[in-house]
Amino acid sequence: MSARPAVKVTALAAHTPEAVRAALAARGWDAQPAWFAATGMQALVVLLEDVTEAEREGLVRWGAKAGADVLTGEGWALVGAPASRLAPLARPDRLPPGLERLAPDLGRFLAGYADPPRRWVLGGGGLSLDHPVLIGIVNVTPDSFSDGGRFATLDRAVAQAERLVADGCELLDVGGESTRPGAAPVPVEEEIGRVAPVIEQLVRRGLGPVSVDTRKAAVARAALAAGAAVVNDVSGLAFDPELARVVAEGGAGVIVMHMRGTPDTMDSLAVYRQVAADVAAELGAAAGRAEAGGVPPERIVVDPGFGFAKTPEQNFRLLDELATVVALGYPVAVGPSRKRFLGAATGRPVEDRDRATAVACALAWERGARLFRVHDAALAREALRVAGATTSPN
Ligand code: PMM
Repeated sequence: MSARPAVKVTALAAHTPEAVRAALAARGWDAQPAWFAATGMQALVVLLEDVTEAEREGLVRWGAKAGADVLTGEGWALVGAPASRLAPLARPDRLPPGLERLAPDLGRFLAGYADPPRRWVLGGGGLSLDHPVLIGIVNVTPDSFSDGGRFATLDRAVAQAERLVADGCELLDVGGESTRPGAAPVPVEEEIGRVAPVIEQLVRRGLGPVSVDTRKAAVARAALAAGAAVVNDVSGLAFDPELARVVAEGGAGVIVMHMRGTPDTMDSLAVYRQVAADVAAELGAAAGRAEAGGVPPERIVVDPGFGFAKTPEQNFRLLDELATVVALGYPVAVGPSRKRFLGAATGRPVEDRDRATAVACALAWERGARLFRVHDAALAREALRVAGATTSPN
């Protein structure tokens, strides 16, 4: 009797559901059930904090029965399991008794994971997120660290915007106040005087949609009146309590970015227990400020704020663990363009960081970011086309 040959074993790529979907499709499964099963099989790990002793015990018992890995310590639990096995923990009708407090947050995460936002609604339209969306930077600050104020006049700003659009940008971000440490504060009237005429010109020339990079409600109000469709706030709606309401009333989209303190104090505040988890929690609160001010969730984008209150090492951790920010359920924008942490890795000066920026954008796409704020769009677009081509539509 001849022995059968060994069973053939092939390790599938498990960083996305794609390989499982493809394996099922190749064996005759229809597209929809194949994708559904593949996402259900995807391994997830969630960190639960502020859990009670009884909840810890309940989780350990549930894990043993459900075949999930559970590691716990005082006040926390790490739970690792395929998405399909975690799902009952988010269903009030199927939850083991004593674990009811888990359901709302876990449910929100799993719903967002299974059905990520595909569109960002802005004033007067929207942007599809099924491909990388480039946001071109139009700085009208005389002291911006990266283009040295070269576009400080209207004509130059328009020329820069035209090039960014030709290179594939779908949104232009106009900023009139530098956020680098030590930059002189800009009075409201002066900031409006810088950004409003540029926004008006860009919109009139059909180069929009346009966003305004400001922390101030008065500037945002003037920018929206000039035709801006988005407010991009590096303070995550923490600087000016009026800003969320201005966004809501203007029917605009908003980017809430993570930072701590102000540009002058932020470097001393770069202390985190675990940077991605802490940034995600603080960004969740920032998005909550937007919603509390009346901004509908489909108009909100979150941004981890590379370079703001983060050391180079923390920026790289955050880039690697970006999925934690994506799990908040809002579309994610990133702005690594020409920043210091890229210089720390490459040794390149600020004017020679566009290749490093393009690589950072590609890595961020792979981890779930959908919008990319850049100075040079041509290189980033190429990198993102390659990265985008590895991601199958679902
Ligand atoms: N970075 C800067 C300014 N605004 N906005 C968002 N959403 N994300 C960023 O990372 C960000 C930002 C600072 O860079 P710059 O002075 O080159 O524009």
